[in-house]
Amino acid sequence: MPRKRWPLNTSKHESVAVIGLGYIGLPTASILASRGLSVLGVDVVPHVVDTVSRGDVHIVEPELDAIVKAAVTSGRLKAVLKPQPADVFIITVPTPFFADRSPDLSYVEAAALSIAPVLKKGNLVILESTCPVGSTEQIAELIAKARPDLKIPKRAQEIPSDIFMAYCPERVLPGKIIRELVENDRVIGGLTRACAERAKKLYQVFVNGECVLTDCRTAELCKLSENSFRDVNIAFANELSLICDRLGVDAWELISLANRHPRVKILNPGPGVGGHCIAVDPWFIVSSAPQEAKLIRTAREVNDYKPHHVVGKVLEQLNQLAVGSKVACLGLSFKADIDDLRESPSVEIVHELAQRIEGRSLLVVEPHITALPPALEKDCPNVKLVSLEDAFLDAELLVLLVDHKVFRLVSKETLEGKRIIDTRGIWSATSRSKQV
Ligand code: SAJ
Repeated sequence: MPRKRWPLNTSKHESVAVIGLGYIGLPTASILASRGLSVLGVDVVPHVVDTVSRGDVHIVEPELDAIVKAAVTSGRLKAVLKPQPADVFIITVPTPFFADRSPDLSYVEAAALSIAPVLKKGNLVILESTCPVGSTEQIAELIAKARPDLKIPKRAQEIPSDIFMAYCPERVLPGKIIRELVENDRVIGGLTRACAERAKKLYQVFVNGECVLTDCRTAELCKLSENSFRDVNIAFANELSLICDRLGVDAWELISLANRHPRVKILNPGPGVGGHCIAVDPWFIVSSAPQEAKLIRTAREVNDYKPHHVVGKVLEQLNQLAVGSKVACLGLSFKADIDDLRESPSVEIVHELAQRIEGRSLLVVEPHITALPPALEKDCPNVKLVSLEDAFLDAELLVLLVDHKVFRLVSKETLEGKRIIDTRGIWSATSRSKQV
């Protein structure tokens, strides 16, 4: 039975402005609205604001459409282009990195500056975007400069301030966002203890997990450490798969055997690591502590190398096939059963492969999209988005890049006679024995 805690001193009538209606902001805004709060969803992209205003969603995430529809219909969620006064502001905008892999905080800074004019005494400002250590303090300084009339809190200085500020990283898994938003524990790092306690009251409105308080620097590094931990562990699996290719061993059989040891739990190798989180966040640690973060950097490099290794395997196979024979890549998203192509190793593989197959056409199957992403559309005229059926009809070589459910359901008979490069190890052992 999930615990339900309505905190005594957080009013259900409090108003919240969520800045950035993406994969985290929109679910957070609609869940807050579903708990009775009055929520303003703010986004600079007119298409996003129009879509949400109609009660629709612009991203694919299980259960999200129903929650957004209900929130908008009830009148508790409104989408707008610019912030308006509210009691609480939650910043959920992206933090990409520059070409040198140092973090780009420009969206977070722009969000902070956009709320500064409407801030008033007693407001709570929460930063949820993944950020390098020290960002919450930097954002507080930025707001302090924009609003010299307000007393902004300073880290670890427990003196009264006019607003409260905290860092509370999102840690939900794409594909399970709605469930994890409610069930996961939250780490809440205040600029001061009073800030953390104020933020906790807000999260307790919808979080059934525990809300654990700390300071903002620890919370910032905690988020980066979680994703780096996963990246390092996936890199171990990916490195093993490279070693297996070199030594002629089936990586998935090896891993399933090793995992029978009670203290071994090796993750799954794949075509590389994608998404806007695990493929990005470890670099924020590397850029803050380059001398110390050796393992974290190496893991990133191992995972970033994997797509090129896959391309090499495909080219090797293609060289053995008759001229004119076709190859189909199955899956473009960064992981199974979602439409998110951000930092996707599959897109990188298709892009590189298309450039290197000289005049041959490359078939791509991605059931979650209706058009190729701009990078492929622009640079790769030989790439064609086709149905799974057409790919099976036309291609001699199948390159399985994403373990979508629809690909898992493919029968052994359908695979008969095809050459297969299965980067996810999802097809049966019998098919795998034919794998190259
Ligand atoms: N992957 C593998 N092998 C595995 C597991 C994953 O190759 O065994 C690949 C996936 O195919 C994908 C990438 O890693 O390309 C990342 O996928 P993921 O499912 O591990 O994680 P994300 O990026 O969808 O979400 C992560 C989560 N972080 C952790 O599990 C520590 C999530 O909880 C975070 O909230 C999210 O990053 C985020 O927003 O930071």
